[in-house]
Order: sequence, then structure tokens, then C-alpha cells
Amino acid sequence: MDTAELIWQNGEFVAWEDAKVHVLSHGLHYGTGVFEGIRCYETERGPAVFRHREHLARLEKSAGLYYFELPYSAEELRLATNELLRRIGLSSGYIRPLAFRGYGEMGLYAQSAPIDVIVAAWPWGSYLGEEGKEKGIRTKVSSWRTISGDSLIPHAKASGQYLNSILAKTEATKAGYEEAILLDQQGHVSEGSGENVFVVRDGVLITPGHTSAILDGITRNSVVQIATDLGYKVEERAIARAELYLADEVFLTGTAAELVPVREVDDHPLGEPGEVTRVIQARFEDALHGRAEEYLEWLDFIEAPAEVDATDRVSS
Ligand code: PPE
Repeated sequence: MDTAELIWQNGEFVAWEDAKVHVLSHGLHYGTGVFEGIRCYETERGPAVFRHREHLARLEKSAGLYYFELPYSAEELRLATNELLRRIGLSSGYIRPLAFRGYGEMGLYAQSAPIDVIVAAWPWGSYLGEEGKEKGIRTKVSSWRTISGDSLIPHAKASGQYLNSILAKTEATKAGYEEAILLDQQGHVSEGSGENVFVVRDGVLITPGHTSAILDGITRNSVVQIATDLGYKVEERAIARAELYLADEVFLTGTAAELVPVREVDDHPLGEPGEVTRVIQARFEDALHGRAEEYLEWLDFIEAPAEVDATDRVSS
């Protein structure tokens, strides 16, 4: 992986290679962590973090769902992240905040083990490749069903939950596909291993709702807003597996992946990326890079506002 100079760890900026944990850290043994994936982009007004506050609000919610008390507020983490980006000089890349139960106590009810928090950031291109974003990817419906709300919390972005995604991604990759699509316990389409799913049929966008064991994706939410603003109808409903094969277009959305067209599901060809996908993808790229006026509020510009010279102020 690419690296950066510093990582923010429990309130301090430490050298990348010194950001270490004890091998008996609780999170390492039991997956007791909550995290986020965020991106920053170059814009005309300097580097900006996309939907920074929404990601940190979700981190707080994920923590709460697992009864973690975060030792830092979302605002403290936001300011620390922006400072980190400035210090490492990263204007475009991936940001990974993680809060995990650290070292101090073993066992399942380890309330005295601290909650450690880190924020790392580094250059990371689109997760499914630039070519994937351009030409579309080949996907396979996983033999693994997605985690159910009966056993875990699909709404939380929690470390241990990703073993499910890893099984699905590994199976799909070993079989020669680029991404897995998981069904929920009822056999309806849920999501990709790290992305939400959209199906386009007769010009209407359809995406699984909250009862389909999805992570409430921030990219998904942005795409719903953009599609609605462009005049498309968007439906949130259960999607049958065959609807993937019968779709006019299918695409995936996520922070790491961004918006990726799907060109094949289970060896059923869907053809080149379709027009709806293209139009929304272009608008989404505009939003990410600060080229769309109406979505500027989604960007958290990291550069401190230019200092106003006191004498200027007096004379003007
Ligand atoms: N579902 C899952 C299971 C998921 O992990 C992600 C994000 C999404 C949907 C889309 O959510 P959002 O990023 O808010 O639009 N996956 C993160 C981690 C991926 C990884 O491989 O690591 C991400 O995209 O950062």
C-alpha cells in the first residue's frame, strides 16, 4: 500500500511506522472496532473531504450500536483529520478513521480495555480500478448470504462484520470475478462486499432499502439525491436476484469504489455502461471535485481560510 508521513493516534501525530498496537489489543482478537472510509479530492478551491461530517456521524452511530464510548467528539476528529491532511500534504486520497477496543483486558465484556482511536490517510486510487470505473466490472452473486440483523448490525460499520465481506470477496475473486454481490437472508439483493447496489430498469433507479441488511451508504445517499435532482425516479425496494440479470444497467456505489458500472452478473452480460449510469457518474464526479454548485455543501475544504490582514480590514 502507499503510505504517508504521519498517522493521528489518540490525539497525537506519530510517524507512520510508529503507529503500533499491542498484540493483546482486544480489537485484534474479537473484531471490536468501528471505522469509516472517507475520501478527499482536489478541487479548484483546494483539497476537500467529501461528506466529512456525515461519515463521522456514522462512526459515532456505529460506536453507539456496539456500546463504545468514543473518547473524541466528531468535531474533534474532523479537525484532527483536516490537520493530518495538511501535515502530510495529501490533497487526494483515502481516509480511514478507526476506533477499537485496545489493550488492557481480555474476554468479551472488557469494559476496562480503552477505546483507541486512529485516523490514517494515504493515496488510494479507485478500489475496483480506473478501468472498472470506465468499462464496468464482472460480478458474481455470492454463495455467502450477507450478515443478518438477527446476529449482527448491518447498519454499523464494524470491523468484525467484514469477515462476511471478506468471504464473499475472496470467493468471487478466486472464481475470476471482480466483485461479489450478496443476497440477504430472504434471498433478495443486499449489497456488494463493500458497495451498495443500484439497478436501472426502464429509466427508473432501484436500490435495496434498509430492511435488506445494507449499510446505509453515504455514496448511495448522494447518488439518490443526484438522480432525483436530475429528474430520475428512484425506488427503494426489495430486489429479486433475477432483476440483476434482467436489468438495463447495474452499478455499485461506495467511498473506496466510487461509482462503478457492472457489465456482467453471473455471466449474464449487461453490455457497456448505460446512459443513466454515465450521466449520474459524471454528475457525481462533478460533486466530488467541487464542480457542481448545488453540492458544494458536501465538501469540507481543509485549507484554513486565508488570514485577513488587519490593516487591509481597516482600510477597506
Ligand atoms: N456497504 C458496505 C458493506 C461497505 O463496506 C460500504 C463502504 C458501502 C456499502 C458503501 O458505503 P459508503 O462508502 O458510505 O458509500 N465500504 C468502505 C470500505 C471498503 C473497503 O474495502 O475497505 C469504503 O468504501 O470505504
